[in-house]
Amino acid sequence: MTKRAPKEGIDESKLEIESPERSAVGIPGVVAALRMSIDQMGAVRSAQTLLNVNQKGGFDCMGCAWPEGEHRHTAEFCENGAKAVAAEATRRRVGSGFFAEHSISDLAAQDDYFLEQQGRLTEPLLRDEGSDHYRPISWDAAFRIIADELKAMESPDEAVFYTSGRTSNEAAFLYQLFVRGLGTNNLPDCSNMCHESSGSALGETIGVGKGTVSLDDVHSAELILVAGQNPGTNHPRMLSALEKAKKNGAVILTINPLPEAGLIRFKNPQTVHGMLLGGTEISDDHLQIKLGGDQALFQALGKALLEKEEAGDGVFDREFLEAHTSGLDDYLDELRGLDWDEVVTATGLPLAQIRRTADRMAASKSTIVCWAMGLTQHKHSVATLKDVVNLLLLQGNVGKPGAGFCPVRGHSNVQGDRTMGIFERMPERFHDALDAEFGFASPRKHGYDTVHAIRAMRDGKVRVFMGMGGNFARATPDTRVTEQALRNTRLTVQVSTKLNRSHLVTGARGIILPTLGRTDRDRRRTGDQMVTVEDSMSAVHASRGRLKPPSDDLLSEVAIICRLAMATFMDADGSPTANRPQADWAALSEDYTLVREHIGRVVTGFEDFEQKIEPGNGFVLPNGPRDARMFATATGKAMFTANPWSTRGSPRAG
Ligand SMILES: Nc1nc2c(c(=O)[nH]1)N[C@H]1C(S)=C(S)[C@@H](COP(=O)(O)OP(=O)(O)OC[C@H]3O[C@@H](n4cnc5c(=O)[nH]c(N)nc54)[C@H](O)[C@@H]3O)O[C@H]1N2
Ligand SMILES: Nc1nc2c(c(=O)[nH]1)N[C@H]1C(S)=C(S)[C@@H](COP(=O)(O)OP(=O)(O)OC[C@H]3O[C@@H](n4cnc5c(=O)[nH]c(N)nc54)[C@H](O)[C@@H]3O)O[C@H]1N2
Ligand SMILES: [Mo]
Repeated sequence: MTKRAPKEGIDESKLEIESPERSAVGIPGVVAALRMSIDQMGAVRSAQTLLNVNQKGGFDCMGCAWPEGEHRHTAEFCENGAKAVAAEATRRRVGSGFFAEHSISDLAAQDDYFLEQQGRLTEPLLRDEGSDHYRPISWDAAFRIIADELKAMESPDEAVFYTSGRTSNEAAFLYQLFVRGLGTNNLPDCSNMCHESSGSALGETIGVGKGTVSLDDVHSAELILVAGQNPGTNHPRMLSALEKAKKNGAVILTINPLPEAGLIRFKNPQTVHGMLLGGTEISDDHLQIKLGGDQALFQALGKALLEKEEAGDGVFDREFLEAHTSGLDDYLDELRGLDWDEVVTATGLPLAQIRRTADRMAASKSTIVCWAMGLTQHKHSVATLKDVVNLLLLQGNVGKPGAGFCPVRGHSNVQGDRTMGIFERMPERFHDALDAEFGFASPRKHGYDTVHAIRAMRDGKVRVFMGMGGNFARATPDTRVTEQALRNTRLTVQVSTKLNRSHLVTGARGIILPTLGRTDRDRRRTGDQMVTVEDSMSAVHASRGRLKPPSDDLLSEVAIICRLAMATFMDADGSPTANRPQADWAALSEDYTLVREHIGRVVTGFEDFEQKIEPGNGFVLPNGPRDARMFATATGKAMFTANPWSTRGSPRAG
């Protein structure tokens, strides 16, 4: 995610306001993507690369976490996916002279766009204490410095290990093993800023912190609510799925303070209809909600359904409610106390539109709610999402075709990273399996999430910060405090493909380790390696890069973690130190099938991993609510919850 620093001194009187775009993608989108691709990669590399996106035997698009269709046709990529690919497969390089020429303070004065445009990082770099320049160092020297700093800590909790969501399953699994082998659970990730509230709300109420729908469900739903999302820009392939749903007769409603162009009309670049006939109108009704008013809306819809039920319309799924849920009465009491005037104030929506929406829900036998940042990034997000759950449960909209919960994740493997154990508080059963597999005792005390990690660094409790991808200094809230916090450490280590702001905000010393991306061929001693990822709908599939890497001196994330583990866990005489995972790091770094064998024995749903992933089609992870209406919650049932508004009358954006 490239964020530009706000420009100073904008004269607002000179700003012009134009009418918003009314459609998205179409020919201009494709032309823009191709122009940028050829500019960054050259024509031949562009063709080679783009034809391999999301194809069998190709690589997984790192643009977003929306799943691929079953019948992949050539050019199943979107404008923004193509841009994300081009940004990684670019021919531009940060060469060895770059940091001699540019000091860190000079670079800090440049904007984020400039940093990103410098191209791929090509060699390990060190910023010495007191120096204003990075200088190249060898991989061995880099690992030695990091290992020495880690060994010098008084407690393993003095290190923090961040992960962004593009890291493969194999790398994520080894990374958490290394971190837990060191003795800490300090594993913050980008999800803390993203869909954390979805995980919390769903985990508590339905027993699994993931969505419950498949692409087929989206295609066959009768009603789809798209709330707090801008797929036209962020998940463009989702628009093809919505278009298909629409053709199958679905009603699609959008809930957003802004009438986002892609939601109003979508010109699918892959169909003649989309290219020439002006595209599909996606949204049947746009609910232009007040910021933060969603909780009130979802409760109001529940209340309207309750009124219909009490009038004898039979809109509730009584059988489902009886067999599979708990807590219904408390929720209904809450709804009865809801005041319609307060709802109108809080949502800013006309009562007639809310009633019309409830009528559509009542008429639908299968409803899906999709959501993203517009719902997850408020102070009352967990409560809002629990009210989404409540609403869908009333009509039994889970565990049946065309219905369910659809949190739309951001980074392409953010969901997989969590599945692999990138989380500061994994359940006990995960630790038990990890300990049994690797013959050690993993730490059980919960670690730091992002906010706690920043506080700990600010308070001088952290010596080493390591980022597996991402842009921690930029992506986290309260930039000034975060930057100061990072500067408080002894050593910051960033494993990155490209230059970004976080490389310019270091501890006393800073190290950059350049790494391979998804598009790069990953050749190890046993041959070309593939990795795996999990999309937003729990489907796991393989990803293989084909391009020549930007330099001969790059290591994959897997190899970096293994080499670091060897440097850290071996005594001077080469024997492993006490209570470390019994893992053959050297072998793992050369053959990723061995990593998948370990994953298969530790992570539920990954049994026979290699066989299931192999012919290239992947598999879908088990999901209790979706597959069998099984809910692993405190009551053993899907839980209704009563969620009072934080401030009665107007849930505030936070
Ligand atoms: N090209 C590109 N694609 C990306 C990314 C990228 O950086 N670039 N990042 C990826 C990542 S990590 C993520 S998380 C996703 C994000 O995907 P989105 O969640 O779609 O991203 P945002 O652009 O934050 O869009 C939030 C939407 O919520 C609306 N909104 C704001 N407040 C409210 C509210 O109170 N209620 C409602 N109902 N709506 C509200 C906004 O108008 C906006 O349309 O995108 C992924 N895809
Ligand atoms: N102001 C603001 N802040 C936000 C958001 C926002 O919309 N606005 N969105 C929030 C959200 S939803 C999220 S998910 C977070 C994202 O937070 P992060 O994931 O931390 O940030 P990104 O900007 O996605 O990280 C981009 C960097 O990752 C590195 N990179 C890219 N690909 C790879 C790879 O394959 N391997 C490795 N090792 N490195 C790679 C590159 O160096 C690149 O510069 O930000 C959050 N913060
Ligand atoms: Mo995100």
